[in-house]
Amino acid sequence: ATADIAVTGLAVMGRNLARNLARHGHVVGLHNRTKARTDELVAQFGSEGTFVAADSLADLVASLKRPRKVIIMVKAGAGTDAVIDELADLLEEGDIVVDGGNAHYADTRRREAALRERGLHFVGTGVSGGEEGALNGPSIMPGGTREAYSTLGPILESIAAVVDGTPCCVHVGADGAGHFVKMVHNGIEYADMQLIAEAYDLMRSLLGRTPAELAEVFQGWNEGDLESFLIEITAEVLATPDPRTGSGALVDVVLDQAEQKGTGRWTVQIALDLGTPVSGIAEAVFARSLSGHAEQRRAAAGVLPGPAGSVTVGEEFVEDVRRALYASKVVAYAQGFDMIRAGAAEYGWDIDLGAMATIWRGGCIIRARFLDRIREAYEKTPDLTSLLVDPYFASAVSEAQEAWRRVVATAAAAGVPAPGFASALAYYDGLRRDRLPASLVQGLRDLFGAHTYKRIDAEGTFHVDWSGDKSEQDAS
Ligand code: NBP
Repeated sequence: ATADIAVTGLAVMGRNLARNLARHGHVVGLHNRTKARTDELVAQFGSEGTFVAADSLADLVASLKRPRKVIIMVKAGAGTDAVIDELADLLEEGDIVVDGGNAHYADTRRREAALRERGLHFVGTGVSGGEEGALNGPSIMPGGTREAYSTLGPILESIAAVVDGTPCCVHVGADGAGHFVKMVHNGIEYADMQLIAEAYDLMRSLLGRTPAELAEVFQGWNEGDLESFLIEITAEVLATPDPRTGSGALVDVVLDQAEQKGTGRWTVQIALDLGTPVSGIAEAVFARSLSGHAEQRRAAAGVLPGPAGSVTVGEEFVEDVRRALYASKVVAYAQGFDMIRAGAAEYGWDIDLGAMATIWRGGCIIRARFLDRIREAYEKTPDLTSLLVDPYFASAVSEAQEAWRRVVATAAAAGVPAPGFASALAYYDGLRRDRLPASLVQGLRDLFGAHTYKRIDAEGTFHVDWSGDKSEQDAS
């Protein structure tokens, strides 16, 4: 046995992870259901390091040093279960099975429990950064036991992205914690992209700028607080002409129906269960859904009136939009981090929120300068009640708020949909509000359903005799 670690599932992600491992001096066992992929990898990239190609999972297991470490990189779902079942029969106590696919964390919890029973470690691992990240350094979010991480961690850290000398890989927490955090990461990615799209739409609709001109605006923004991979590639996409004609803008010929693979939807579904308001992510998921309802949109377009050209804005609108984008983005991240804290409380994970910001600084799609600020905020105050109350972010958002309000008001007046900006602002105002109209909601619930209410000035639970003399009854 010579291999340090193995990868099974050699489509684009698995192949690139295997190459990344080999380039870092690890001897890598290779396996794929269809052998041709394995052969192709060895033929094309065999010179990048030492690979041990296997025809079967049994051969793969035989090629590995103990404790054996096998990374599964197959299509998430039934395929993953099939591979785990076959592997588990071949492995021995103490061996480590890693699932680097985009599994749902509930599946990861189930698989971890089943393999633990058999004396095996199962490490559900979030891997972000797409194929480019997998090859050159992804952000890696492993769950599972500390014991498994002590052997596996150094290998994963050696292939992760590195920022300021720190690898973008840390043990997130037990069982499904890694996949949970990866899911929220993807949810934040949805929110981030939606906000960027709204910023583009507002400037284009109200200032009449061309995509190429807006590419320059985003390029400029990428040199300030908003510096991030997503802003950088926004400039790139906007600057790109239609590849067929070499003229116009690519963004003008792409069908305006955003698709989704499901991690954003999972984030919102789980947030509903946890009772954590991730309104920014939810708006982003629903905005994609609305974009997909093409027929409904066509039918409405000819019927529903709205303001036409009634709002004019000046040059300063660009800076207003930049500030609104920054503030809304802080809200989306604050909500995402709240959700990770809620998940950790629900499942007993000991997740260091500052460390999550640290490992997202490089390799992943939401990598951004501003994550350094989030890391600092949680380092200073690990039990921060909301990112928004950290002094740095509180003051940054408060400086932005006038512009933010102007942008939301302008969007509403002009009839340009900006659900991400508007809901982020509503969340901000809801969070800082001394009293919310939830008191009226409670009154209504008590009237129609005798659901009772609590008082601000007395302990206990109460109910009004609505159909009788409207006296208050103690319902404790
Ligand atoms: P795919 O998600 O397209 O999966 C293709 C691989 O799964 C092939 O190796 C295929 O083998 C194998 N496979 C399937 Br399909 N069913 C199988 C089964 N029943 N038994 C064994 N192998 C099976 O590949 P990918 O895009 O490289 O993604 C791999 C994982 O990484 C996924 O979970 C994905 O969600 C996740 N991920 C992807 C990205 C990304 O940017 N693409 C980013 C982060 C995470 P075959 O060659 O024999 O058909």
